[in-house]
Amino acid sequence: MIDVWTWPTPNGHKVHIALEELGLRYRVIPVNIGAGDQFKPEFLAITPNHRIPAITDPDGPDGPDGKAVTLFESGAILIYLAEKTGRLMPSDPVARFMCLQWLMFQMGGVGPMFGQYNHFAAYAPEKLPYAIERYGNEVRRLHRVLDKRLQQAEFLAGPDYGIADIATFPWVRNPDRRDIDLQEYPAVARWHDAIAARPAARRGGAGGQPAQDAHDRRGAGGDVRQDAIRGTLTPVEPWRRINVMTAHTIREHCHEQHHLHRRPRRRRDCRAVLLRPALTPNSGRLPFAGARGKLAG
Ligand SMILES: N[C@@H](CCC(=O)N[C@@H](CS)C(=O)NCC(=O)O)C(=O)O
Repeated sequence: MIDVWTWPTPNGHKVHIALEELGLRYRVIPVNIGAGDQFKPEFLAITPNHRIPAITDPDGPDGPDGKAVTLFESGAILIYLAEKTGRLMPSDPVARFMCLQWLMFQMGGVGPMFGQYNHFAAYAPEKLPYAIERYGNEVRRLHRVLDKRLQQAEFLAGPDYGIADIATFPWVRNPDRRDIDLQEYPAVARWHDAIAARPAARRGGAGGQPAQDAHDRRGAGGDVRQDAIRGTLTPVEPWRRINVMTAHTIREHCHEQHHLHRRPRRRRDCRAVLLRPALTPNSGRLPFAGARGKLAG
């Protein structure tokens, strides 16, 4: 089973969507980047870059009992998952490089430029017209490039949907956040709608909202929608609820267990709580209503 160190952001969603498309077993280890979890030693042991997403695959690329792999950088993770499964990336050499080309275009262009626009237009305490205009121009230029490409081909790499599309989609959706009207880019709009309609993209991206998914079974689907700004967790698909909790909540829980049941605080307990599904019938509403009996037993 693949461990995914992640948080509901576009770069995190790329990996969630790919895993859902591929039907791979995975489980989420939430790294609350708003609370500074990305600087914690346990995460820095996975990546020196203190950025989500990262994965650890105990089986490695060759399947069960292979050599374990730990990876950061969403583009590298997508290539890894595609090569591990032989899906979502063409095998023909030329088509494969087309796919890698558009993946790199996302990694080096769309992601960083859209990210800078978001920062200066939405989050910077001081609104700097120069920066907003510079990155706004870049956002529009990149949409024009995508539109031109998608007038020529169904998907970015060619006729087939793949990791280049998965990398780009989470950055293109919610266009109003970048003051973009997708109708001005009709080929991008057509492509966007086709991907948004895919069940795996909906599960991995939780229907267009910032999302955090916890999975301990194949194709489990997004179960919790997080409003990252308000920091609240609300269940969106009750029939798919699984435990999702922040590292902070886990710490609180272990602390509580210690006091309630005079149990020693063991790291293993905390991990088990994080990774095992359905310990609480009310997961998504934290902390832990209904979970105590089972955990104490
Ligand atoms: N190039 C990296 C970028 C990763 C990245 O910037 N992740 C952001 C969330 S989308 C992050 O972890 N930010 C934490 C921080 O800024 O401290 C990738 O694609 O994986």
